[in-house]
Order: sequence, then C-alpha cells, then structure tokens
Amino acid sequence: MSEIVEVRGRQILDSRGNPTISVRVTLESGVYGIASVPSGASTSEYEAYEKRDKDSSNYFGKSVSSAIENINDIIAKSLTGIESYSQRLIDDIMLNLDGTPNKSNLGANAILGVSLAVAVSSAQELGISLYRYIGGVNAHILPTPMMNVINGGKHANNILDFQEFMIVPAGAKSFEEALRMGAEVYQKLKKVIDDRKMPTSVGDEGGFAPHLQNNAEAILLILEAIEKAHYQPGKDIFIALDPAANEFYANGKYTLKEAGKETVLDSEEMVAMYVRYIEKFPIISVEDGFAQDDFNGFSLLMKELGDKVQIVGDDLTVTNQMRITKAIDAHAINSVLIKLNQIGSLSQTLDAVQLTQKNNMTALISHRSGETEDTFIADLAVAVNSGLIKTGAPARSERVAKYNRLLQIEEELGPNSSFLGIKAFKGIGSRIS
Ligand code: 2PG
Ligand code: MG
Repeated sequence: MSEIVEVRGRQILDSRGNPTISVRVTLESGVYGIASVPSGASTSEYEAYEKRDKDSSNYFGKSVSSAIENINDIIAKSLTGIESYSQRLIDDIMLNLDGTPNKSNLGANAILGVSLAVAVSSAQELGISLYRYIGGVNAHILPTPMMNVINGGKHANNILDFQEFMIVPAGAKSFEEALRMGAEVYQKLKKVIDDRKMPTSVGDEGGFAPHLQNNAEAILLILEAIEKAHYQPGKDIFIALDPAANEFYANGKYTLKEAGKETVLDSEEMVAMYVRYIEKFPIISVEDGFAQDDFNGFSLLMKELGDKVQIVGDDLTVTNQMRITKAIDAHAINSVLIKLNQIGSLSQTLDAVQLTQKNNMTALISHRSGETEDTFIADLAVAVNSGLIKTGAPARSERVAKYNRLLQIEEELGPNSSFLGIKAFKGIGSRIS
C-alpha cells in the first residue's frame, strides 16, 4: 500500500516572495505527503545546484518551471511503483538520473523536494510523526534554539558586516521555556531599539535590522535586552554569531565597514578580532568566521578557542561529506551546520549528520534565509538528536512554524523528551563552567 502512485511538483513563493518548489507524493493507499524547498542568500559555491529558469521575463529569472518539469516528468516516471519506505533507494535513483556531482542536471531543489515529500508520505502512511519515522525509537532530544534577533550582511540593508546575531537561551530546562525566554528577549530588544528612535523593521530571518555603527553595538543592544527581560547574559542566555565572512572576503582579505570606515584584515587579524569579542561578550558559537576556502583561518581560530567556543562550518562544509572530512582533517571546526538544500537529498543529509556526530562534533540543524511554512527541519533536529537548531527570530510565520512544531513534539514526547540546554554544546566546557 505504500507504493508511490503520483509525484507532483508545483511552484510556490518563499518568505522573500521568490519562487520555490513544493512537492506532493501520493501513495497507493491515497495517503500523501507534502514538502517544500528553502533557498539561501549567502550561498557557498560548493552547494548543490539550485535550478532556476533564468528567464528575465518570468520572476526576473527566478522561476523554477524547468525543475518542476523534471519532477513531473523524469523523476515521477522513475519513482512510480516504488515503495515509499525505500528512502535510500529513491534518493539513489534520483542521483543516478541526475548524473552530476552537484545535481545541476535535474536541480537539487527538484530532487530535495521529492526526497522530503517521500519521507513525509511514509510517516503519514505509518501514522507516526516524521521525527519518529526518520529517527526511530531513540529520537527524543529537543534542540536548544539559536535565534537570530539582529540581521545584517546579506539579510538586511543596514551596514552591519556580520549576518546574524543570535540569542541562545541555553539556561532553560525545556524547549518550551527556551522559546519563552527567547521570545521575551526579542520583545525587549524591540523596545530597546524603539527607545533609541531607530526603526524596528526586520530582516529576512525576522531579526531587527537597525542601522548600527558596528557589530559590537548590536551585541550591546542584545545584552541590554537580555537584562531588561530579567535574564543573566552568560548564564541564562548566551550570544552566537554567524558573520558569514565569505560575503566580505576577496583576494585573501576581509573588509569590514564599521562606523563608515573600512578595515582590511587578514585571517590572523580576524582571529585576534574574534578573540577580543569572545573575551568581552558571552559568545558560545561562531559560524563561518572565515571564507568558504579559508581552512587555515578556521584552524587558527580552533587552536585559540576550540575548547571554549563552538566553531561552526557552513559555507565551508555545505552539508557535504567530502567537505566535512576535509574540515575534520584540517582541525578546522568542532561543529557542522546542516542544511538539507546544500546537499539536496534526505539520505545524504543524514550521512552528513552521522559523519559529524561520529567525529564528536555537533550537528546544528538550520533553516535558510528564504523559507516556507514547511517544518521538516524541526522534526529532523529531533530525529537525529542534534540538540541544536537555528531557525531565525521568534517572529515571522515561516520561522515560528518550526518553533511551534517543536512545542508540539515536546508535548507529544512528554516524559520521553530530553532538553540538554547548554550541554548541547559539546566540548566547550571551560567557557560555561
Ligand atoms: C546561513 C543561512 C541561514 P542563507 O548563512 O547560515 O541563516 O543564511 O540561507 O542566506 O545562506
Ligand atoms: Mg551561515
């Protein structure tokens, strides 16, 4: 009864108003599953290929009709009649049909949409939750949320060089409490910004996007908001950064535009800058502190701070086993950001998580800046017991949908659920004890 009888893609809009893909997979029983595909703005050149029509008269080149044709024609024909539980076989069939290393033929967005909808339909067929279907009996850890409350870089039109300033309510005892703490700080932050007569409009991930002079000012505003919400920075709530440094890197140098003046730094000077930040502020995680190929910069930072701070690879590792292995060999990181659409299938994403966790690093499940109402990543975080998720501010429905799904999961698991709080950040004990 779980044979696939129909695979249907359609074009929908993402949270930025750009076209993306939604896929419905229907099984013989009549049960179906729907999944949709996110899209990044600060992307690495090593990500799997996002297929767009490039026809300037249609959504300014961003329509995805050719990827959808590939779903409805080539992929649908090859998957019809196959058991939906055969996730790995199905993903392999699509990889072989595509035949390229980066899925540029059919489009990673086409393949991923189908891959995820197959898993959703299978869970539906069995009448169990998606996290349970993917993770089995041991799926039980609710992730500590990393919430992006000030947006800069490519996600906002202010001058902040760093892309993401996150709060991490790691002192909470449950996911529900962590969400409340994060949401309360978010509301206080709005007030702090408003009191300074700055606009409280938000960026792509729901964080505020004020025109601040420099990165430190953003952190100071957040610390003020934490205190005004009656929490203690560095005990109840920590700070995490995603500078997305690839975006301000060129020819071996990083160019910061703080306070209207340009500062040009090499990798060693960048390390010194991060060390200063970390000495001054309760920062527990730094993602993409360096550009996508600057393994050396990452390694230098690991040497300085690897036992105190979570050093996350995103553009560096792109959820790709080969890139993760390279980063492990270079001692470049102690954490890997996991984004389904960077690699383009569920099976390969699970492989990337497994490789990461086997090497004693944290796997941080992540949204993209262009999102939809799809909540797959919430279930994925619990399925793989990642202990960590970043999915934006506690605002804007496409972000909140994931947090709300985690509330449901926590309730459903009841006494079987665990929440690690600060302990989800492995190996950085000297910072938090
Ligand atoms: C990142 C992501 C998500 P984007 O850099 O980590 O926050 O941004 O989806 O634009 O790559
Ligand atoms: Mg990133």
